[in-house]
Amino acid sequence: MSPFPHYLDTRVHDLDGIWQAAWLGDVDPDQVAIEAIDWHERLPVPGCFDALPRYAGRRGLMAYRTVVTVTPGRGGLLRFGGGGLWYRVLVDGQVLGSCDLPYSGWQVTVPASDRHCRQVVVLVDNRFDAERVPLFHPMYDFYGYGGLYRSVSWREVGDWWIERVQVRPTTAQGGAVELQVRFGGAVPASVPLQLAFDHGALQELGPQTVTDGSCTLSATVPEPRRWSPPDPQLHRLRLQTPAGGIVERFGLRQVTVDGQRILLDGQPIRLLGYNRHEVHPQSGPALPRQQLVEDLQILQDLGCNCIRGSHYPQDQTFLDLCDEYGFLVWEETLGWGYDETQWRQPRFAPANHEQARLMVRNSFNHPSVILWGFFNEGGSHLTETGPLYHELATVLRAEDPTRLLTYASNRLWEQSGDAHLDCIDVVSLNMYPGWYADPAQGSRPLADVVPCLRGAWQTLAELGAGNKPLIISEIGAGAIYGCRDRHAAHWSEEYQRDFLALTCAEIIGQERYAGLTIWQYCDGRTYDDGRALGRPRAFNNKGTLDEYRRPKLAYDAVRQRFRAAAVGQRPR
Ligand code: ADA
Repeated sequence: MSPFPHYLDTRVHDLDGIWQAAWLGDVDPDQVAIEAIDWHERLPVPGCFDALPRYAGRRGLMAYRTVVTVTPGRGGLLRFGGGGLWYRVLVDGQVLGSCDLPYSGWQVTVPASDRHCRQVVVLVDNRFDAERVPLFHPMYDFYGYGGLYRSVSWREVGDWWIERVQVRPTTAQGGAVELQVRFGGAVPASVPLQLAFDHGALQELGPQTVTDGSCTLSATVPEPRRWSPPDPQLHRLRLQTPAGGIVERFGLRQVTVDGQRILLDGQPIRLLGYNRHEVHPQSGPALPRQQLVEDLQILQDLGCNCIRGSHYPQDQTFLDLCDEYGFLVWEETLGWGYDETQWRQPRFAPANHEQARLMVRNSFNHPSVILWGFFNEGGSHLTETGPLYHELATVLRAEDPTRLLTYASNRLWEQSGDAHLDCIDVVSLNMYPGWYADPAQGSRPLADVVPCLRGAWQTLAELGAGNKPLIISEIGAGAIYGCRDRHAAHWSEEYQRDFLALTCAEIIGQERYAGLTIWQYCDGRTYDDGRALGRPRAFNNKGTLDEYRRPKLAYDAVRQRFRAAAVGQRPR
């Protein structure tokens, strides 16, 4: 089944499969003559061309082509679950749009035509270009792959259509919801609607006034069942219009904060889990479904109830699975350690706002998502970045007043302190005591971990954020799979095991922490330039599992402590 929403009375063509392709290399996408392309290559979609040995390490333009058979006279919505780093979409030779938002779910509207065979060409570019792709840079500590990472589909539409229905639970109990219906195309000023929940019959809602392409309704889910990690109950809603119907899946739960606690339906909940990159050596970020399920099963086995989707908008199939398994998810915009060279680009702020809006709109109905994150390790200690942080927080809150906001900061210890904690609900800190150190001071021992963690409590209080929930959003130590050492030296599995055992014990044992997401779930490919000297194998090796999901020694140490904390999931 494709991820939700599902559509009624309309044809949706799944474009996943093998596409024709052609490697064009280092050419300007504006100069490509599509008719002259020699389609010599075949590539999978979803897929990443540079995860294949033939294109490993290459940067340039790859052209993809397929043909879809559609109903003549109908327009289309051509939807990309996520791709990168940049791509341009042409249908029957006409440019319909270009996407500079890697990993974002994104779509273009295709005008109707008399043809039943429509040719889709996508020019995918994995070159770094600060102006053209302002959200991705070579400095990122994860590999920038080229490809169509996630599913592609073509939904046939008429003059107007339902885009999405956002379901907002409005209370901490029962089934009260607010429905926000968004339309696309030339929608009339008034639309008759019918509504059904779960297996119930359609109810007439009568004509509804549409303002700025949307309308809002209140409703009550009959026989409501609340969603929670140990009991992840889901509901469905069907909304029917003369232009067709839509089925959305959602969960009833409310997330709030009370002082230092995060509450789920009014009850304090602690988050224990991992940062997870969507990556595998054989497919890059285009993970097969088998891998999505394996990752979640492993995280369940570890006793986690929480996943931070570092560092980009998540795959909708993955979030559907998180809804079903009962994980709590932190979803965030793409970003990594931005500095002024990035934020001075004219497209930087608008691109961030756009990807934030898309992220919320795509993921709104997932009860698993409880936190929106942005600007991982940005310059949050600088007053000049204040407008960027506050504007993005405003965009996110306007799109979704029902979830919590956070950003992962590594700037608490700057002289000025972190300057923008007032725009978020939950403070999240990335820190690496016991791992990174000034070489002049010698390596930092495990004994640094607890004092450094506790030092943050005091600093937060001094910055006026002492009464906000605190998540340790990154902490970790590198270990190379199979490197065993009786000295428990850095890079050995023993050091990582001891490090994580200590860290978990501290965080689980102290009420001040609302959560922990360990850096990181599994090893992943990263930069292969000079900085790779600090990244043996050109991988970030702080995974509790290696890149093939083979557990290191730390696995059992974390598993034992997370399971004993029994934070939520149904025991398995
Ligand atoms: C940062 C960053 C991660 C990773 C980590 C590390 O905190 O957010 O993406 O690079 O450091 O391994 O050093």
